[in-house]
Amino acid sequence: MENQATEVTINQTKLRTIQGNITQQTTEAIVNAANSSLMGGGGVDGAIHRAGGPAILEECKQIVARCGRLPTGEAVITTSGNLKAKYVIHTVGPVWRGGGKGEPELLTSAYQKSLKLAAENKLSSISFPSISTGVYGYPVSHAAKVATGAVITFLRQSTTSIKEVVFVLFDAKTFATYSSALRETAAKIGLNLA
Ligand code: AR6
Repeated sequence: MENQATEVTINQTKLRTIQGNITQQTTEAIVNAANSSLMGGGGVDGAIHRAGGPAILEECKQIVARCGRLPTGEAVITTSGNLKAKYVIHTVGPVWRGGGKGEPELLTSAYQKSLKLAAENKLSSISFPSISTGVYGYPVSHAAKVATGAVITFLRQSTTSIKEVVFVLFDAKTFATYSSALRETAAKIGLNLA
C-alpha cells in the first residue's frame, strides 16, 4: 500500500489527505464525528471538546434544546472555543450494521451536509476526520471510498466558497487507505493528481 499524501483539484477546490490531529488544523472549519446527543463522547469528539473547551458544549446544548437530537447524516455548526479553526461542524455518521442498512447513503449524507453547511456560511476551507470508522465500526476500506466519492461528487456539482478540503487521518493505516481511495476515485473520473 502506497503511503503518501494525495492532492487533487476539482472545480478550483483542492482536496487532499494528511496524517494528523484534527484539533490542530487551521482550516476555517473542522468537522466533528459526533453522536445524536451532541453532548460529546470519545474519539475525535472527545478530543475536539477537550481542546476547544466548554463553549462548544454550551452551543451544542442550545441547538439540542431548540431542534432536538441530531439525526444520523445531518450536520450543525457551532463556534470553536479555543481551537485554531473558527467553526466546528458536528455531523453524525452511521453505526456499521453490516452495510445493508443504508450505511453508505448515510455516510455520504454526513459529508455532503457538512460541505453544504460550510458553503452556506461562505467558508473557504474545511477538514474532515474519518467519520464512523472508530467507535461506530465502519470498515476503513469501505468508508474511504464512500468519503472520497461523496466529497468529489459535491465539489463537481457546484462551485462554492470552499477552496480547500482536507481529510485529516489520525493513524497511518487510515491515512494510507484514504490516500489510495482518493487516487483511485480521481483516476476513475480522469482528475489529475497534484
Ligand atoms: N484527529 C483526527 N482523527 C481522530 C482524532 C483526532 N484528534 N481522534 C480520533 N480520530 P471516532 P465514529 C479518528 O470513534 O466512529 C464518539 O464517542 C479515529 O482514529 O472518533 O464516528 C462520538 O461521540 C477514527 O479513525 O468516531 C460518537 O458516539 C476516526 O477519528 C462516536 O464516537 C473516527 O473515530 C462516533 O464514532
